[in-house]
Amino acid sequence: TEVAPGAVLLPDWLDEQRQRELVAACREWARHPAGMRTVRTPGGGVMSAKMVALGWHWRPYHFSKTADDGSPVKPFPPELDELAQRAIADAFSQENSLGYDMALLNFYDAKAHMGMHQDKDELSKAPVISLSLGDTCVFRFGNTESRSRPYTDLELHSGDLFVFGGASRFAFHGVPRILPGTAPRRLGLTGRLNLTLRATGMSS
Ligand code: MD5
Ligand code: FE
Repeated sequence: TEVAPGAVLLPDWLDEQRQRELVAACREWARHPAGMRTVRTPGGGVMSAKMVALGWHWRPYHFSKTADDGSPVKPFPPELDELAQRAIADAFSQENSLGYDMALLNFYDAKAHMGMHQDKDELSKAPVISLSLGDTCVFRFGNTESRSRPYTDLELHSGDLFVFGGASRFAFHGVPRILPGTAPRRLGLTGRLNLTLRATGMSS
């Protein structure tokens, strides 16, 4: 389903088995060193969603190869590039030549949210690939001009794929709330994980 130009939502893209495998992998990626962390924003605030980066360590306005605890960032798993290429092929029915080299994994507990923002830290305009696991969230998909209306609220469920390319790559977006207890029971996950795959456009 094309939600807006370049924004394609493919519900239930990951079957239950693939969701379970991805959750298990996320648990490994979240382990310290270079694991899940609390992110401080440039304004001095603290984000309620916890994050871990693979391939490149993300901070607002900055990518590096060293995590906050001083240890090297975990490598970007090559199979996530394959996953990204499949996602783009399924969403846009066309191939993509660019390699993906960075993943950002966000964890939301029942009370976490993410304010409206644009993703502008990557140098490349390649689509951002978003995979949702666990609890359903309300996702707010906005416009490219400002963080206010018009925007569309939609639910993202465990297993859903959302690809943001073209005119939607730089739209404002956020996660106003999590719907607690909505994760598939057999996933064994409390809260929501979102895995985004990105092409930084930086040479590693
Ligand atoms: C999430 N994460 O559900 C979202 C999924 C983030 C973030 O927003 O920055 O970690 S990514 C949604 C996204 C990415 C790029 C562009 C657009 C949406 N968009 O134009 O709407 O945790
Ligand atoms: Fe974002």
